[in-house]
Order: sequence, then structure tokens, then C-alpha cells
Amino acid sequence: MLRLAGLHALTALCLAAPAPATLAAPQPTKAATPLPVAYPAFPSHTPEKFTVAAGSFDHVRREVMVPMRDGVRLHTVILVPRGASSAPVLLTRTPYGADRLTSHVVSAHLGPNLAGYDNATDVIVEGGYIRVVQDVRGKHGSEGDYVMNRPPRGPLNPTPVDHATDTWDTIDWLVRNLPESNGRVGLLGISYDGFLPLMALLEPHPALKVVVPMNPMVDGWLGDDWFHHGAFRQQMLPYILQQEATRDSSVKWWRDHFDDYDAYLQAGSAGEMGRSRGLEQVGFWRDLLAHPAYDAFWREQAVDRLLAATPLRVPVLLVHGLWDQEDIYGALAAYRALEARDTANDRVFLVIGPWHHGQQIGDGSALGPIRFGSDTALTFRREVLRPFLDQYLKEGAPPAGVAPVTAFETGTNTWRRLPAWPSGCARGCTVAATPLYLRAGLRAGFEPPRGGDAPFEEYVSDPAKPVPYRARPTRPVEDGDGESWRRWLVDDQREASGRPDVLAFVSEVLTAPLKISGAPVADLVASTSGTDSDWVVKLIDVYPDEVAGQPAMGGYQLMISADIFRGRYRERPEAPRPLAAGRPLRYRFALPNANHVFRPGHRIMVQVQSSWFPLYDRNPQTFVPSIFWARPGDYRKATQRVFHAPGQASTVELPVVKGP
Ligand code: PG9
Repeated sequence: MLRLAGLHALTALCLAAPAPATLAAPQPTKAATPLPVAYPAFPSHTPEKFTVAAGSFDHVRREVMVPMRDGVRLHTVILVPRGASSAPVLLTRTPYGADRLTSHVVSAHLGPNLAGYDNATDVIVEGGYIRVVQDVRGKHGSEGDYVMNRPPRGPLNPTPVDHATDTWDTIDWLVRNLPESNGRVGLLGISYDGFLPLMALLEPHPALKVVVPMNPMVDGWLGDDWFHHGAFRQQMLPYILQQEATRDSSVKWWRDHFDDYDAYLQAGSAGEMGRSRGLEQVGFWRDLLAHPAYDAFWREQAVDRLLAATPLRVPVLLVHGLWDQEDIYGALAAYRALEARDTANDRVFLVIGPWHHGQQIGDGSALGPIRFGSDTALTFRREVLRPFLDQYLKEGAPPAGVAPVTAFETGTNTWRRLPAWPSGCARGCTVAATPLYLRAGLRAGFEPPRGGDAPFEEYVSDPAKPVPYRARPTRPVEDGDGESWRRWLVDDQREASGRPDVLAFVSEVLTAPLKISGAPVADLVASTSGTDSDWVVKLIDVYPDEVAGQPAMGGYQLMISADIFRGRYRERPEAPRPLAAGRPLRYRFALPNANHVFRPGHRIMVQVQSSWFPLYDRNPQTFVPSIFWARPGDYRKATQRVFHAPGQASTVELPVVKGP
């Protein structure tokens, strides 16, 4: 075979072997001008296609392109346990790379191939399931266009396809083309891959027998990955770039600082940070810039709203992490919507564990320094997930006996079987919203404020020195040491409580346990000297000064529930308005759910501050049309007051459990 090559290749060839008689001797040329010359090929050592010698493997790997109704084909990896027959299928759809999730032939054994992200490996392997992982359209090996959290067909999606149709078409293909299967499919995944099973519920294929959405992203504006109550989570920018810049996610965010705190401060605004990386080239960033408020763009793709308007046909097991640093809102919002649809009360199940995002498929013995007394994740997989999947996917499997709600109670480290969420206990107790008052002298208690005390506490919030959300240096979310980002919601809050721009209200030492189940509600009466402001409220369990057996926990300030609220959305989330400078105004917003016992000897603390940087972009504290494009001169110091006078009480309403 003859090929065309440049002069350098020819020179190399001449050195390696005498020129054949038929090849004309090279003519002298100007050194820099390569000439096309024909030469014989050195046969490549690499075959056109290498076949893995997998005859001894305990599973068979197939890679197929599954056709969708619009002709687009989706890359799908199928791992069949060797010798399987009448086996059920566990499907995960993902934008993160089906090859990566199945590690593409590193071991002759199925388990090691699956170990890692998004696979409850022990459940899949021990359960004898056929494992199927598919790239969503537009990502990695799949054809078609990628759209972040592609909305359902309708006003936001003019195409004839969405995740419901793609899942339907995939399941239809699987049950027709997998002779080893029993025709029953379960769909599960974490986060983005947990959002996808919820979308499949909008139009489920008859062979879809169960879905397990874990830590799903449900509402990107209210409380999951992109915003919380309108405050933008700017440390997600690298994710957006990597996810959307190329099909194979190969383009990465470049860095010029070790400390993200410095990087984002120097950028000035999230908009400028995005611009510095050319982010306007990707569609989702343009969408974010166009929709900073909770307008129809967000409302019409909020998955809980979609589910609330759809009949429920498939059993669902939702999984929520109490310290989920990415999607702390989604699972419980989806639970509320689905539960309302579960008229016979037999299709919606919920697990609440003491986990970071996705920890339930790993080791659940501890999170940072917080120990749970047992491997809670293993308990979940053995006693809930495995029997639950078996019940719906295996012919003749016994009922799993899973409770409607299985919730881990932090503080006492106890699993509870509950009839619903939030219900506090199995029978005979009530959950009552009980105001914990922020009081004069930075005290907190169940007694309302008295006249005569100072009416407010105040601090100066300076956007030039925003409050770090964790001890600096702040490493990026996708730092190689992912463990660090996963831990941040359990970081000790002591440093924050010592800052002059953080108010720390603290209760007396508790003499009896206090149990809360559900969402605490922040209800502040507060003023700012600016015309816009963020309010961060943190509910904290303060450990005793010394803790026997775990000295480092002495005086630890553990966040139980915390969130941020962007003041401009106080009246209407879809219509931002300037705040009246200096006027006490009410800010009321739900914090993430907790299931916690404050133990005797502990104290309850509430911290209030006006930035949580650089996870959340800074509020300039001057009203501007879009905070994405706040100019340096818009960022101004503001005097913040939190009121605690009679008639102007600030509280955190605790969902206190009363009864047995
Ligand atoms: N939290 C990630 C995510 C979900 C949905 C959209 C964007 C990001 C994830 O872990 O998949």
C-alpha cells in the first residue's frame, strides 16, 4: 500500500531500509518545503479493530447504538452476567460517559468494572442484574444534541423528543433485544442521573417496573445545583463549561489561582467570570444569563411541578441526603409532588440518610468528623434498595417490607420507619412549627422578645470581604480531592461565629432532647442600608465544650440546616424589586429538611450573615437589573439589622416533634 507522506517520513524510511528500485531518488529541495512522495507502508501493529479476549470473564459486554424515534442513535453499554437467563435489567442514563461508568474492561469481573460513580455495585452484582448504562443524546458516544436538563416536549422544547421518549424507546429496544432478560426494567441514578428517572415517569414504558431517583436535581432555581432562592452558585461554572463545551467533556476550565475565593473576587461578577472563559459560547450559560429570576423558564421545567400534573404509574423509591451539598432540595420536593398522586398509598417510598451527595452507594459510617455508629449506606443498600428492587423486578420475589419512609435520625444515630414525611415517629406524635426566637444579647430561645430590650443586632456586610463559606483556601468543587467539597456542609462553623459580620444567636444548654423533623423556616425581620441584600440563615447544633471519646468534637458547631435567600425576590420570585433602604422587612424562606435530635448538654445556634462566598455570587447590595453583570462601583458596604423587638420578632420556626 502506498501513502502520501512528507519529507520527514521519507527521510526516516530511507534511513531504515534501502530504497526500492522503483522509487526515484529524492531530489534536493529547500529544507522547509515537504514534498508529497509515495512510499510503501510499514504495516501498522495496531489492528483495525481489537477484540478483547474476554472468554473467561464472568460477564459479556455489548455496545450498541439504540435507535430513537427521530433517528438519533444512543450509545448503550450492556453488561450481562455470564449464563444469565430471565434476569431483570437495571438501566442508568447519564451525561457522564457510559464507558466511564462501566470502566471499559479493566477486570474479568463485573463488580470492579462498575465500582465508582453511580453504581450501587454490590446490589447490581449480587442481585444478578443485567446492567445497562446509556449516554444521553448529545454526550459521549451518543448522537444528537445535548441540552442541559432537556425540558419535556412543550413550550421549552420544540422537538418531538425528550428524556421520557428516549427512555421509552430505549426500554422498548432492550426488552425486544435482550434474550437474557425477563422483560422487566428498573431505572436508577444519582443527581443528573437521578433527574432522568423522574423524567421517565412522565411517560413510562409498560416494562418500566420501578424507578429509584437518588439525590435528583428537580428545581435548579429554588434549591438545587444552579441557584438557591435566587442566589447563583457560581462555583458550578466549570461544570457548565466542561459539560457543554464539547460532546466528550474534554475541554476543562482553566485556573489562575489556587484559592477560588481570590479568583471569583478578582473576576468581579459571575458574568465577568464566565466571559473570561468564553462561556457565552455554550447554550446553558446563555440561558442562565437570560433567566436570573424564577420566570417561566424555570417554573415550566421544575420536575416536581411536572410530576404533580402526571398520573403516577410506577413505584418510586426516592433517596435524599441530609447533607447533600448539590441537590438538597430535589428529592423531597419530588416526594411531595408524587405523594399527592399516590392515592392508594402504595407507590411512593422515601429514604432519608445522613449523607453527602451520593454517599449512599459508598461508605456511610461517617461524614467528615461526624460518626453515625454503623455503615448507614450499607444498611440502606442491604435492607432497603436490594429487596425493593427485587420485589418489583424479579418474578416471585417476596414483598420487601420497606416502610413508606425510612429516615435516619441524626444526633441519636437511629433509623426510623415512618408512615410519611415529615411525621416524626411511627405513631402518636405530632410535628408542630415552634418559633425559636432570636433575642437581644445574641440569645436564642422559645420565649418571645420583651419590650425594653435592644430592638435589633447589627453588622456591616462588606462585599469586598465576603464571608467565606468554608475555611480558605477554597478549593474548586471538582478538585481532585472531591472528598473535601463533599464535606463542606458539616464543616465546623466556629470561624464564622467569631466574625464581626456574622450574628450568632445561641440558646441555653439543653436539659432535655429536642427533636425536629421537616423543614425549619427562617422568618427574619431585617433591614439593610442598601437596596438589595442576601440573607444566610444557619441552624447549628453546638456540641458540649468537651466530648468524651471524640475530643475534636468539643464545642463543634455542626450545621443541621442552612440556606441563602436573595432579598430582591422577597415579594415575588419572578419579579425582582429593590428593597426599601433602612426599612425592617420580613424575609421568610424554608431551609432544607432535617431529622435531628439536639441532645442534652448541646445548645442551638442560629447564625445570620449576608454572603456565602465564593459558592454564591456576591450581592452588590445596590439594586441592579442583573447581578450577573454588577459593575465594581455597584458593590457597596451595607449596615444590616436583624430585629428582635415585640411585633418585629425574628425566628427560625423549628418542626418540633412532640409525643413519644
Ligand atoms: N449535581 C450534578 C448536577 C445535576 C443536574 C444538573 C447539573 C449538575 C450532578 O452531580 O450530576
